[in-house]
Amino acid sequence: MSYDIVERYKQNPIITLIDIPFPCNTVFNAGATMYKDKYILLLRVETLSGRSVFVLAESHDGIHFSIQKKPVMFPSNEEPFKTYEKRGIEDPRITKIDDTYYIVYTAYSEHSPRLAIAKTKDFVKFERMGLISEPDNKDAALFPEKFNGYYVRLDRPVTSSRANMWISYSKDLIYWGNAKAVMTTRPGYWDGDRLGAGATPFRTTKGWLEIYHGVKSTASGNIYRLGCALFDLNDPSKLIGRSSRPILSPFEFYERVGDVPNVVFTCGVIVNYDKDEEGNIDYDRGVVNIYYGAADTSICLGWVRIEDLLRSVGRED
Ligand code: BMA
Repeated sequence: MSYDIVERYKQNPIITLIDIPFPCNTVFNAGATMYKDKYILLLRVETLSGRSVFVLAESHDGIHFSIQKKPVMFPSNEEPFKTYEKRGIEDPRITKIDDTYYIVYTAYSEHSPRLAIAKTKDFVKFERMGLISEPDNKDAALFPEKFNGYYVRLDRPVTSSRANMWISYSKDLIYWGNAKAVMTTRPGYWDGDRLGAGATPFRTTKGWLEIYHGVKSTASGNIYRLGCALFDLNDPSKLIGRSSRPILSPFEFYERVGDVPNVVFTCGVIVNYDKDEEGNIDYDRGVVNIYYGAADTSICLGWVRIEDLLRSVGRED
């Protein structure tokens, strides 16, 4: 029994370490997109050394994935990335703009986490573009459209014990500025202690929907939950609403128990909008596949309807 509005796939988890064709510790927090009618997941796989790499998985139904034999991205051996990826590459989020898929990820090193960006057009060749923040920053999600000629991202800089969601702007995806805080923690709530962007935001006629994570600290550690926020369609720095309740909370055994207990964490959703008989997209109706890491140990799938997300951001209690 749980009050989540996200419906879990009954056979969760969909990907665990036994599905990875080389020795590893865990697989979790995957970026997600569609490419040539296939569901693509870019998996964060923690290898036996403890450092994470990215592995590609593909599927025709969004549930059963075939996983490539070798990682597509390792911590880099070339500067300037080498220094900042020494402890691994983590939490990839994929955004398609025109014919290019951008991957914003966390570069982790002794200098703390910072953001980096890579790109691919075919999911075969991946090219690093740059390190795009100072530390400590992670949880970046790039919008799939430009606004007044600027690329826009959500991110999560950490400053003296504050961990809130910010927005910033760039002409070239490398140099970013005009940063503003867009969403802050709500003391006492499920997202009272930390929060950060989750999946790539997606469009509705009411605004951009963003599935994010919120953290509540307890006597026995953090609880990571998922919630939903709505940002203005033309000015995504304006927060219109956010769910007062989480949409998904750790509840099942595989979410409660693992390397980091009590975690549901997403880096990627795939949206299947409803269409009318003429094939016109209804941006306010449809099903969202949420791919999420459970207890930093496996990958799970849940579904939620766009209508329910829009209702949840309007609710106050
Ligand atoms: C966050 C990130 C995620 C992880 C989560 C829970 O800070 O490091 O990769 O899933 O913590 O451990």
